[in-house]
Amino acid sequence: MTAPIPARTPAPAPLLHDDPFSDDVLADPLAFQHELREAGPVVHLPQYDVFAMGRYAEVHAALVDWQRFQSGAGVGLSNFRKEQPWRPPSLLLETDPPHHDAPRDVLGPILAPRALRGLRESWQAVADELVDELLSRDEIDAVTDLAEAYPLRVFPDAVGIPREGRENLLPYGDHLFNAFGPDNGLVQKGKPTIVATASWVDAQCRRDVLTKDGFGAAIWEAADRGDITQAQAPLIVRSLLSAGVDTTVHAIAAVLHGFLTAPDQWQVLRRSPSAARIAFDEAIRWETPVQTFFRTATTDVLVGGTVIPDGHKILMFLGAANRDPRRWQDPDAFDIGRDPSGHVGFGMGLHQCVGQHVARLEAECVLHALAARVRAIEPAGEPVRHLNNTLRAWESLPVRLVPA
Ligand code: OW7
Repeated sequence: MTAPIPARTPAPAPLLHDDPFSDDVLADPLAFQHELREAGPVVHLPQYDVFAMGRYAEVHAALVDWQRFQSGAGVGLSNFRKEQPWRPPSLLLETDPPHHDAPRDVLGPILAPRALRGLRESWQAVADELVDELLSRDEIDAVTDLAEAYPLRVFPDAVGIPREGRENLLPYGDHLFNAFGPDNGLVQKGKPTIVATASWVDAQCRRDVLTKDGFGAAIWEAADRGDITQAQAPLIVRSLLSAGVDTTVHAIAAVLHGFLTAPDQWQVLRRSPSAARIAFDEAIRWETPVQTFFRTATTDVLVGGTVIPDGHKILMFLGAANRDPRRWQDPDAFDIGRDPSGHVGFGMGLHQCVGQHVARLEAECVLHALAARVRAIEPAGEPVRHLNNTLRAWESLPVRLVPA
């Protein structure tokens, strides 16, 4: 007779006392990410009473498990079961099936590769013109002059909003991404202006404000067909203006920073400009512009021998997963020769970035314009980080573009 094997008693999660939202960690999160991965598959952050994951396997598994790791209680620290959200929740980001399905089914085809085909030629021309302008200057800031300037020249036009007030887009996004974190100094600094900025954004989502041929109008046409309601349409337009600007700005800055730190990779791209797509994905893996999102446990969930209790928030460290040595060889290298597919920088599962084809198209146009004209991208001053509770970002990247 053998005794039945007792079920292993869940052990408490290891504690991690560092604050992932402190200025020091935000400025350089790599040491924290290493600690997080080494501490275990899931840890507890007592300062916020949340759990956190930094290993690729568990982050990936949780992202595809929307039933047990919900988004509908918010993907920031704030738990919508207990706290009032600072703005009406996103119908895409902050919902679960079945509510998530209609908005996603409407937006997906509007931003799909086939729908974007007609934009490539003009977006490439804008990139070519911008890079030609920049080549006449001795030094430029790769953040403001390129990574910000390019998306702002193409994306708001594609959505179909008027020119007036576009300077609100970046501050709105910056505050929105800060607001997914704790109510720290970064959030406080945005509060005096956010009401005005957010009401401007909301006003751009109305049908009569939008051009007849943009992404925004296509969303309103879906409401005419009855695929979504008239009340849902403006909120889905708001998602474009929320998620479509800062993300692409910081992703383009990330790929430029990658080439700045690995000049040999720039020569690889110049020889094979078709590697631009892979280079962009590698930058999303390597820098992970959207570093973190939370999920909420819908039941007691057992992960790696510890229980995450129902209703608790879990900080999913996309940036740490994308540099997990258990998954990636030489993870800290920006290497456009590797296969970066499977990175979680665009998320994974049913919430995976619906705008990724727009982002890829923007980045490809910028990289193709540069690869055809620029022999070398050289540092021309100290790079300066921009701190944000969610985004890994640059404030300034002074560079010299050496003409080919
Ligand atoms: C939205 C990059 C993740 C986002 C981010 C911020 C806002 C929204 C979506 O996607 O409003 O849907």
